[in-house]
Amino acid sequence: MTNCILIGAPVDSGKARRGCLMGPDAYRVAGIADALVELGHGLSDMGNLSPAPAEAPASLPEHLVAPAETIGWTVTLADAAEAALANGGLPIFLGGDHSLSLGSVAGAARHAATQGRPQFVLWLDAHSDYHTPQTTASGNLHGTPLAYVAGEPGFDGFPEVSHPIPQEQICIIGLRSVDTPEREVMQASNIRYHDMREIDESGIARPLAAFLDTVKRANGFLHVSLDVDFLDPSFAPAVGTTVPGGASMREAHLVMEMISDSGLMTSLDLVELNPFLDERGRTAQVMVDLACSALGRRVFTRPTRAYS
Ligand code: 4U7
Ligand code: MN
Ligand code: MN
Ligand code: MN
Repeated sequence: MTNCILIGAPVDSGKARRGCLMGPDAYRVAGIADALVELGHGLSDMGNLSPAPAEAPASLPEHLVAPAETIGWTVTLADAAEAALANGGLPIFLGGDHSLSLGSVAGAARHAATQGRPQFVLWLDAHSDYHTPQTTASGNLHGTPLAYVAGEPGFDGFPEVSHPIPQEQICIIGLRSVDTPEREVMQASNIRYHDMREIDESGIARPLAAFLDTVKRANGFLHVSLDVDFLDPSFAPAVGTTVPGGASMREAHLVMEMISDSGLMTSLDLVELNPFLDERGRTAQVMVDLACSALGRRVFTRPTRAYS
């Protein structure tokens, strides 16, 4: 039994296209709370949070989209993550775009440090999200959270990252749209990254099993960040940044089932759902089902259907 804490994070400041602010409520309508209770978990819902008041310093590049709002969210969500974990809960961040992970991961890392244990991050995404405010061409901060939590410089005005995640403790799976500056940093780094080509050739279980084994041996905390665009848009269309050739339904569930079997996950982000782009709620439903697979739902169990 896990004490699941739903944290509504209607973050929409990480890019120009609007709609992710409706994500938390879409997950609730899709039945996330009942589904987790049915699996035997404790459940509390903190409701939807709001960003702390913040200002963006003039030293940040001018083309950044809504930096002040994202700074405010980072303050709020880092505190929320740390508090939920300190209370013995497993925070589930209902996004909201991926800029919410600047806060959720930074807060998780702060809590891990209080326990003297290493924080690991599993990033399930088509993108590497390793831009800094200086390297991003789009100015969209949802493309920057991994660089921030890894302690890369240039995030002026954002809360100082007191416990940067060492690169060896980061694993990215699902890559198929990486910008040139990110690719150069990635290739020179110790980050474990696995693109769709590798997954096609040798399967998704192998790199994941190796990473989970590392987390276990290190007695680490594991934060899982699931971006809708990790999934193939044919069955998960509700995302602004669709990239064809994503994980299949079964590949995605296998990842979640292996995470569940490991018992290692300590926090979870569900990000980038844009309900405005969905088809009859199907993407929200898929994301809820995947969260359930990560939290003990067995294969062959009938999936959740809020309205079937
Ligand atoms: B997401 C992009 F240029 N790299 O920086 C950018 F391709 O959280 C996309 O993974 C970022 O969805 C995508 O804008 C961020 C682009
Ligand atoms: Mn992302
Ligand atoms: Mn992405
Ligand atoms: Mn996206």
